[in-house]
Amino acid sequence: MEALLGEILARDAGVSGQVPERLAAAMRHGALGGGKRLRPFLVLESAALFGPPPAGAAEVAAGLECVHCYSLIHDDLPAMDDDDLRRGRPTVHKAFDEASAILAGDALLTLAFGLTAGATGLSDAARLALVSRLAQDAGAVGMVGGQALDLAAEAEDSLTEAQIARIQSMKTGALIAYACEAGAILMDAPAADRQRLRRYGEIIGLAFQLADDLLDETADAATLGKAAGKDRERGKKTLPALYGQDWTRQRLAALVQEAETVLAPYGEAGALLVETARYIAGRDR
Ligand code: GRG
Repeated sequence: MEALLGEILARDAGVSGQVPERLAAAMRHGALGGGKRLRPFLVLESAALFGPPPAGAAEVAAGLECVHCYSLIHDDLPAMDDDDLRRGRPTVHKAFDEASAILAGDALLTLAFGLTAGATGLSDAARLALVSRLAQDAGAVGMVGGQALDLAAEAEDSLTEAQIARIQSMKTGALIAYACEAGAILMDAPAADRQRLRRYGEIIGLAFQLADDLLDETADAATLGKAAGKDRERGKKTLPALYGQDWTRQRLAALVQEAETVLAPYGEAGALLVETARYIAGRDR
């Protein structure tokens, strides 16, 4: 994925000579050099449940990673989370400047839709469904809406579990659910498989966020490659803050079980995705 993203950015944000050099460099800084690449992995592994994925599956996966990278660049800005460190390196607005960071994020988001719409070897129906699904999951009813709710919640004294769950399912969960559903969509899998993969994505999205919140409390900045302990410092409402670390670990174990049940119809073919749920729930960075 790293190599493909590098090629795409060289092609679409560099060697063509049409992209302003500073913008191209800011895009590369935000998209390359680190990251677990979890979302593209989920796209490709979900697709592989239904047979060998076409070449364009990697472009769909790279498009999703561009959306994710844009969201991190914008989230790190002073107007949002105001972070200096991301993936162990200065954030884009620190390495460049705020305007460059905003524009690099905008350009990566736009590039994502171009990559998805132009993915080779997919049916027209699949490309259309992917673009439409991505627009929902990345937009105001998905990730951007979740970020807006999260920012608004900073002014609240307390939130209920349902309110926290809603914010997280939109802000973090929607893109992870898209990753898994996209695998089924690009393979033209039946609607029942699309729904099953989406459900799996929702479960691991929840686990991902819980693990992230737990890590914020338990890990250090050197391990995370970003600041730690920020949630508690800012009085951020998370489920580990509400219910404690033991409850969170039990909930994570239950979510892994649930993921296993949802994937049971795929038998051995689903083993790697079950393993991924376990990794997400137990991750240490
Ligand atoms: C600015 C529109 C907009 C949205 C921002 C994704 C997001 C919404 C904010 C990131 C804040 C955050 C720390 C959320 C917790 C979960 C999360 C998305 C962590 C980062 O994802 P990883 O761990 O990152 O997959 P890497 O670096 O591995 O790609």
